[in-house]
Amino acid sequence: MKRVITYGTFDLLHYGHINLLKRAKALGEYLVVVVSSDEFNWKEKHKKTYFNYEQRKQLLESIRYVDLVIPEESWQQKRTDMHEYHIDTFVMGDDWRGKFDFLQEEGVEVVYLPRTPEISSSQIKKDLYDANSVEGKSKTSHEDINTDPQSYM
Ligand code: C2G
Repeated sequence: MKRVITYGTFDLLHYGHINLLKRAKALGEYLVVVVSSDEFNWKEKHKKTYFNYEQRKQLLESIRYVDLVIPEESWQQKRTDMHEYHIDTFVMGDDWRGKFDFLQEEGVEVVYLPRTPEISSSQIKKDLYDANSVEGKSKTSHEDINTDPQSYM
């Protein structure tokens, strides 16, 4: 059974992440997703996530392509992860191209897949901020919505 691994923050899970996970899983039969802990995100990537680690883990575990979710707590853990989880293929989006080629020394195939254009967690945050700064409120209650089909006959 071919075992694949990938790493990431996966905040505000979106179709770019799903495209990556789907293609990563297609490279084998078992996919391990290593999700950045809240501490690692802040300390090493200066990212403050909207969803915390447990929430991001729960979302990823619900995806059909994902078989196991574990925490990413350091840059150093990749080498040992390859052996601990008997990995055949390491996959990342091509925004990381070249950054993890050293894992070939651990006998692992390193694959960089094209990122899905236009979408990112930071773009989502920006768009939502801009949208909220526009006049008008979105519907928050269903009180004033008429759902009786008879009334539309
Ligand atoms: N990704 C993608 N297309 C997008 C956005 C993200 O293919 N539109 C991919 C990224 O290339 C990465 C994965 O989805 O392979 C997760 O992306 P992030 O959550 O942004 O993770 P990142 O901050 O890149 O952290 O040790 C590696 C790091 O933890 C990776």
